[in-house]
Amino acid sequence: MTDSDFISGLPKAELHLHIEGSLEPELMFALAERNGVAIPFASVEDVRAAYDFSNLQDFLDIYYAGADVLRTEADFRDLAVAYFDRAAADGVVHAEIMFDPQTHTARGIAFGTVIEGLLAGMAEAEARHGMTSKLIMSFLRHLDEDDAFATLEAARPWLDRIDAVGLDSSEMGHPPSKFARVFAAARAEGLKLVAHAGEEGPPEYVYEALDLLDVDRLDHGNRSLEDPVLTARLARTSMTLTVCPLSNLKLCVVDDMNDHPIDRMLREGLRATINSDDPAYFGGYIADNYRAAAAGRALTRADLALLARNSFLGSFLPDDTVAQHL
Ligand code: ES4
Ligand code: ZN
Repeated sequence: MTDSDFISGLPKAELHLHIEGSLEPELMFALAERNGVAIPFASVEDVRAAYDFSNLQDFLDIYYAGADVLRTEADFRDLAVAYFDRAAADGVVHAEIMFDPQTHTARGIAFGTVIEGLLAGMAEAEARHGMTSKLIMSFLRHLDEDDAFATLEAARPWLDRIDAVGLDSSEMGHPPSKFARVFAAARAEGLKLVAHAGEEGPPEYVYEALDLLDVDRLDHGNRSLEDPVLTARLARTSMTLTVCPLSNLKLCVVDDMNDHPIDRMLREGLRATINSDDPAYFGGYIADNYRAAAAGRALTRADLALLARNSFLGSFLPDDTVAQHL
């Protein structure tokens, strides 16, 4: 068996995926046409050529612009179904997907339109592939905490279908501390908590995510490695890190895949996982991320199996279900 087939065949969970970041240029054009929305690109090739980023903000500007074609419940369903079909082909058996409601409600799209479409896509994934999934509602950290509170309120009728809240968008200048109250309110509703931290931001932001937000999982977390005390704490507490190698390369978090810290994370005893983040923008889905990391850092099949095992251990599935996947 080739390494590539081994990777695709490895049952795995995806824990860090922005559903808006799975919008492929082909679907972007199809939805633009269906909804009569103008987009500033002449062709699919034109769109792909624009995906040349030097930092997180470069990417976010294009990512929010692309999301403008998403208007109806059917659009969100089609987006989710396309992602789940692609993920199933990569051996994903469980996916915990993030969505950014504020990107849509700010454009006048109702919260219910977004979530009902995504929930329909999740039901379809279960029917087609037997794939289970959970929803993570992510707050945009460049907006203020009141906006996040309003989003939590808008979500109230659907809180039993949302597993966790998250924190994404521009990290620098928007530390986790800005969202301590709304995360506490989400916790009081029984939601799990995740946050992007240490992608571009310093180790101090990771400490804040742990100490002020009390997160159950860290998205990225790369820069934690700059602080040995923090690294030891993450290892000791079995904190899951949802690492995204191709994202790190495209957003210049690492200069080269040969420099990616994924193997160092494993060596330090961290519960690291591999995920695709925004696959339509970063050049690959989850198996491509495993392959790129494996090639860049000479990962063994035992390393790859450990990464997949970590993805179930770090999921929000109940313990008995996790055990069935190990
Ligand atoms: C994101 Cl890679 C990344 N970082 C922060 N926020 C995001 N939203 C979508 N992708
Ligand atoms: Zn992300």
